[in-house]
Amino acid sequence: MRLTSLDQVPEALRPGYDPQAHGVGIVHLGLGAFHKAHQAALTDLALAAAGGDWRILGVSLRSPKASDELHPQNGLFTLIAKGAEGTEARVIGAIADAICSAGNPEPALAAMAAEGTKIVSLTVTEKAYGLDRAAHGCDPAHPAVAADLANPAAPQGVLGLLTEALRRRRAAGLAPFTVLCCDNLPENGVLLRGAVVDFARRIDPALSEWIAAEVAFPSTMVDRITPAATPATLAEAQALIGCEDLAAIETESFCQWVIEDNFPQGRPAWEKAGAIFTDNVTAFEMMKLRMLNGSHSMLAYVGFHAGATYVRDVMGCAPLARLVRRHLTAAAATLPEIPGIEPAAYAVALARRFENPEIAHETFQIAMDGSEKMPQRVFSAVADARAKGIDCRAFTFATAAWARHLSGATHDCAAYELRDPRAGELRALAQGREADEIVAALRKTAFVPAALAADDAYWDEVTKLLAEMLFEPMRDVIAREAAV
Ligand code: CS2
Repeated sequence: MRLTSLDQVPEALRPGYDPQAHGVGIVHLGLGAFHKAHQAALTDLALAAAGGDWRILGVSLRSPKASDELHPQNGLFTLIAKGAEGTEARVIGAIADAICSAGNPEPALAAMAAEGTKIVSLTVTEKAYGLDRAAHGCDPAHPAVAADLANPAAPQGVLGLLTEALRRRRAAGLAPFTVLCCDNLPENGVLLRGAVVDFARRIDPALSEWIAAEVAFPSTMVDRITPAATPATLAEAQALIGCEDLAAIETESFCQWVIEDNFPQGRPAWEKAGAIFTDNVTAFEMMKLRMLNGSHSMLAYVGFHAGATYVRDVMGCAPLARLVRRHLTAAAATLPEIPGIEPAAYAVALARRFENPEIAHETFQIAMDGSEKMPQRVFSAVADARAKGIDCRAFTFATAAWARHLSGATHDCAAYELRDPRAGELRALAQGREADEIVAALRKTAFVPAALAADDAYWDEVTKLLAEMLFEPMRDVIAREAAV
C-alpha cells in the first residue's frame, strides 16, 4: 500500500501538528530532494512550533517526476537523516501538494498570484535562472529567458514565471510575494532581484519599477548535503513507516539556514526550527561557497578521475583527504573575519560531514555544471588570496582538475558524459587539446573574471598541473601533490 495519509504512519513519525489545519502560504519552484530535506523540513518544524498558514505548494519546472511522486501521496514523504548520532526519520507534512509547470504554467501562475501566497521560494540550480552575473541582470541569450521574453504571458523559465505572477498581483491590487532564492549563489537575493528587474524592464518598464520598489528578495545561505534518493532509500522508508513511499529521501543530520530577515508579508517561524536570521548573510554565504562547495567541486573532479564514486570514498583515500583539508584551509584564509564564526572549526566539521559513511553522495553528481559553480566557489577566492598574499596552489589544483574533466580524456577512466549547460562550448575548447591550448581558451571565457584571466602566474601553474593530469593517472598526481 502506498503512503497517502498520516493514519498509515506510526505515531512517533508523524508531524507535530495537523497538516490539514494549515493553508498554503508558500509556492516553491524546483521541487528536488534538496528542497524536501531543507526548506520543507524546517517549515514542518516551524509549523509544529508556531503554526500559521505556511504550507507549501511544490512546483517542478521541467520533469514531472517529483510531482508524480508527491501528488498521489498528498505531499507526504519520509525524511531520513543520518549522522554520527544515528538515524532519525519522520514524515513531513509541510508540502500541501505538488504540480509540474512544464507545458502548462497556468496552475503555478495562479498559485503564485493567489492572495494567500506570501513567499515564492526557489531551488532551481544555478543554471536555471539565466543570470548575467557581471551586469546584475538577466541573460537574454539563455534559452528560457529568450523564450519568455518572446512570450511573457506563458512563461517556462524562472524569471518569466516570477515576473508574470508579480504582474498579475499588481493588476489585481495585491501586495507582492517575497522572493526567497535558496540556490548556492553569492548574494543570491541581490542577483535574482537584478535579473527579475531587468527581465521585467524588457517587457514592461512600469512593472519593473514596481518590482524594484515593492518586492523583497532576502538573501540566504542554505546547507544540507542531500544525495539523490536510491532504491535503498525507498526500501528503508518502507521498513520505517510500514507502507510504500516513492517520494522518500535521505540526507545528513546537519542542517543550516541563514536568512536575511526581510519578509514584508510575514514568514514561518523558521527560527524555531533552527534557522539563523542575520543582516550579514553574505559572509556566511561566502564561507559556505568557498569552503564547502569549493572543496566539493575540487574533490568531485579529482575524486571522480581517481575512481572515487562517493565523497566518503574520497575521504577514505588518505592523500586525497589531505588535499581536501588543504583546500579547506586555503579557502578559509581568504575569508573576511566573521564575528562568532570560526572557519578552522568549520573546516574540521566539514571534513567530518564529508566522511559520513551513511551518505552516498556521488562525485559525478557534484561534478555537474562546473561553468556555473567554479566562479563563486573557486575563482572568487583567488582574488582575495592574491590580495592577502596567500598561496594559491589549492585553487590552481582545483582549476586544473576541472579542466581535466572538461578534456574528456580517458587514459585513467572510462568514457563519461560532460554534464554542463555549456557542454558544447567547453568540449570544443578542451577535447583532444594540449594543456596550454585548453588553458589559453579557458582564460578567454566569461566564467573567468578579468583580473584572474590576466594572472599569468596562476595559469602557468594550472597548465603544468593539467599537463600531468592529461597523461598520468589521477591517483599518481594526487600522491605527488599530497606529498608536497
Ligand atoms: C554540492 C552541493 O552538488 C554540489 O555542487 O556542492 O549540492 C552541496 O552538497 C550543498 O550545497 C550542501 O549544502
